Amino acid sequence: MIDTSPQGVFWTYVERVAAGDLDGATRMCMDLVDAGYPVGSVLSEVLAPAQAEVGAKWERAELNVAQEHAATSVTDAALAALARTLPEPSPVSPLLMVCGEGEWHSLPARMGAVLLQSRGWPVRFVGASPPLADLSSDVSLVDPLAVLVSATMASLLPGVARTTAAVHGCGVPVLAGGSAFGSQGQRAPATGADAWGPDVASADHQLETWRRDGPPALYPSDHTPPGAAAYEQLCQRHHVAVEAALADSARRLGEPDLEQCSASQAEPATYDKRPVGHIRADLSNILDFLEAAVLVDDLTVLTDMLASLAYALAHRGVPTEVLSSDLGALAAALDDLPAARDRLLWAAEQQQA
Ligand code: B12
Repeated sequence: MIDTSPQGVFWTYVERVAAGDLDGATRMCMDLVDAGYPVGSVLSEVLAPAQAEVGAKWERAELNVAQEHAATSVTDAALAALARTLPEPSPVSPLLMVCGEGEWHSLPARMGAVLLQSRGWPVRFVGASPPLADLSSDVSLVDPLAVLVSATMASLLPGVARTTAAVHGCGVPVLAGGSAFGSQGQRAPATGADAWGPDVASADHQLETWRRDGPPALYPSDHTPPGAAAYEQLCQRHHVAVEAALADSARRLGEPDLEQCSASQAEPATYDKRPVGHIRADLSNILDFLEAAVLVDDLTVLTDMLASLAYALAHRGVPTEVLSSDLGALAAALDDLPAARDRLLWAAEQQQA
């Protein structure tokens, strides 16, 4: 017998997506709508938290990447089925929903778009990271009331800043949303976004204000965030710093010959039971987050990431000293950029505390 309590419905849905059961999961959503649940509630109370649970299961190594991809595809399909039940939106200036440059988490953006549609807004969904020149053509063609820019990963906030500048170049305001901006939206102003919405209800309110009172005065399209110069310096060092840290980290952990390992990400050689390609990816990822933290001047961008990386590594049997060693090696590779190095060391201390 199916448990029909809200908790029961949620966990049954999670079971179905985790098993890749597209028909079962979609049917369940449609049954809820037929039973009178609004599309917005099914999305916010079942689909969105289920995706977070899928992510948590991956972090705990209970689902592998292939299973996570399959689960996400199931929810994408269920979301499309739900969206088809919505009435035609009223004819007001349309909105464009797009992910920031570099951002491939299109499902959160799509959820946000469907939630706004369920509130009567016509939303054209662009999706993941389009080339900015193409986005600009689209914005000029559609001339929307606003462009909604979604970002999930804080490391991609520099991409949001570039996306915002492109949209501003068309004279259109940007409303930012998604988990990358911090729980209070404290990282949004540095990206040049004109407003930030913690959720779709407040985005709805902001858009209504713009529709009624006219758009806000935009940041100029050449607006530069306060940390822009330090960010550029760090980006220029990215590749060299990662390779130097990889070699240093290997020496510290006793790997004799890194040369041949670094030739390919698929190389089986390891120095701490992680393939070298994974270590390189982790180092590069840490640096991406440090760069974003410098650009928006908010070190929680990096400390949040390190906490989640440490948790995921621990569930894969990688000892904590390995991450500390990687961070030490990266810091040493940034010796000639002392401000950035000290920020990294501070974040590393928070991680170990
Ligand atoms: C599915 C998934 C993917 C899929 C995305 C597929 C797709 N089509 O979206 C794929 C496989 C592509 C992917 C890739 C990666 N991912 Co991923 N992914 C996830 C996962 C499991 C779920 C994301 C999701 O759907 N969330 C659910 C929705 C509901 O999230 P939400 O933010 O709450 O969205 C709501 C609001 O924010 C709002 N909203 C969203 N946008 C907007 C915009 C506006 C304007 C408004 C108003 C509202 C709004 O509406 C939504 C509905 O309420 C998360 C785990 C998690 N906990 O989120 C990891 C996660 C986000 N990924 C992560 C990582 C590390 C990656 C990769 C780097 C992995 C890799 N090594 O390649 C890449 C990066 C790719 C890139 N450059 O973008 C990390 C990020 C860690 C961090 N510190 O930031 C996470 C948290 C997993 C983890 N625990 O480590 N991923």
